[in-house]
Amino acid sequence: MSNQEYQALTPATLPERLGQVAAIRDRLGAPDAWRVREVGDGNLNLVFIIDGPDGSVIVKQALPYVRLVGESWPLPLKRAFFEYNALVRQAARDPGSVPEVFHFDEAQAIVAMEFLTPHVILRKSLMEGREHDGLGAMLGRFCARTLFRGSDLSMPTAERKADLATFAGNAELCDITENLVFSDPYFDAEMNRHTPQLDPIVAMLRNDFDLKVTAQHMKMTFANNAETLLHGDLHTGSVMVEGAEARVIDPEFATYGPMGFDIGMLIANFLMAYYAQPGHAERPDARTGYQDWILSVVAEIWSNFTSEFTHLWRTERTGILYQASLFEDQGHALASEHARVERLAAIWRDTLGFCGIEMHRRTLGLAHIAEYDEIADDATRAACEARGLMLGRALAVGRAEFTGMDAVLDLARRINQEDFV
Ligand code: SR1
Ligand code: MG
Repeated sequence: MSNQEYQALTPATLPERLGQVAAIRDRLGAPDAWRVREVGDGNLNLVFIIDGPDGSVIVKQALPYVRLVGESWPLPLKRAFFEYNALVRQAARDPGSVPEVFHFDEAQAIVAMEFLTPHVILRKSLMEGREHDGLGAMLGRFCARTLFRGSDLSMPTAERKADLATFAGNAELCDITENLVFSDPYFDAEMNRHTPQLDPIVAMLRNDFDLKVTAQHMKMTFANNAETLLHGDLHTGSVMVEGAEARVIDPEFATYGPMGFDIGMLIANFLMAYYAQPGHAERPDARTGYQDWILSVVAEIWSNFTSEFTHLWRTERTGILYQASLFEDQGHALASEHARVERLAAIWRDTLGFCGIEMHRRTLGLAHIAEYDEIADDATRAACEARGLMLGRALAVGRAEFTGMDAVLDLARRINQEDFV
């Protein structure tokens, strides 16, 4: 199959095209008994569930264009290569955190992997008001392990530099992030959309010089600070959950970038889910307890990120940065701790900057979030979105002023009590 020219799969052609791939067939049983459904509802790809007599498998295939927009926006198939390679690295750096990959076909842009069932996309679960024990801890550790172990704090530097060169090829997906996240929300870009009641706030944000400059500072950090291998699109639609089990999926935007990008994007999506709750509440105030839980997850993500990062700093600092030979081996462990605290402070500032910008682009740009979009009433949706926009502005522009997560969550709660539209 890999020697054939690329062809998009369909439920009808899939058994014939993948039926002879041992890694898939062995898990499913005879192809003539496979039942295939296309279930992709993301922005970019085809996703199939294959149910066979012996089990189920997910098959993801890149399309040569952006699914959300259509063939007018071509997008290279090589993103499947980056997704596959990121999954392999994440599995090694944080075992059990991502689905197991069974088969990769570069020419057909196919990744076949473990079907997680009865898991659902976290975003859906957050709209339904479900709590998941240990979620913040898992996600905070995932960030610490993948970001630390993919950096020059840990990796042999020649290996990291070669990997950096490999992932530099994911330029088209970086280009999507660079434009859709950091630039388009701040002017009247063609593909933007927003809830009409937000017009006055949108005008205010687009005329806010501090915010525009901040967005470009964050874009520069994203584009130029190749600190580690990022997931690159770590939002609540890239996490699957079932009870206390969580897995991270979809790293096709993987690239080398600043640690705060993944953490900031992740936290932003929880904060928007927090503001969206009144739009999904069964009755007024029915979701206030749930909103508290969402904020507790945000706190856990950051606290578990810092504690795991600290653990790795003390036990796995094997790269070229802050070498033990310069610090601990000289009796200067205290200086190493000082350096660690300064590094975490820099990651914290980046995290808040990226968090604020992500909150803007999911409300003003092309790619929105279901938590907001599925609020049918325009006025309710606008009220929820406006709070997110205001918090986003405060976090991004004021990123150097926040002393810790308590201050961020206090502000989130205060803004939740206000009306901006
Ligand atoms: C055109 S792609 C739009 C968005 O979908 C992906 O999930 C990324 O977040 C991207 O920015
Ligand atoms: Mg995705």
